[in-house]
Amino acid sequence: MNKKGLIWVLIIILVVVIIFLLASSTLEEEISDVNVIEMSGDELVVDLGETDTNTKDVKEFTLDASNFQYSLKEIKVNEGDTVRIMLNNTDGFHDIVIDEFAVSSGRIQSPATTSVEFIANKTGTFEYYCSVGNHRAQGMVGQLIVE
Ligand SMILES: [Cu+2]
Repeated sequence: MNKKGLIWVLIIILVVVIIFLLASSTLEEEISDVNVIEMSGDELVVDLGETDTNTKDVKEFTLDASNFQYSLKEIKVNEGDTVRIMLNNTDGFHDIVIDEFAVSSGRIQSPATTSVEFIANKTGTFEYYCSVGNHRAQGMVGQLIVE
């Protein structure tokens, strides 16, 4: 092989090595995006990095309201959750109020639907209720449990 040919071979090898290095560094970046890889029993649990940025966890509930009850007696969420309650009024004149979270849907006449959304930023057990007339005393109450 002459000298010129040898230089070309070296250049080609260099280019191949550079491409290989670029490819492997890209691969490393992709791998570093995966934060947690753990074995739990027979299951491989992989937590992809992108789920970390998705902190807004919306918990949605449909609460049917009628004379004089709510379809759900209990709503359970985790602290920090965004809670959305769809109030589906099937019979009568109702609303939903949660004093501790300054939630008030406004009163609606059936058939109608409205919704409230808030962040459950404190733990505890809180009462949600209908503020119309004596509906609360008649049983239009439920418990919001924030854990
Ligand atoms: Cu009511």
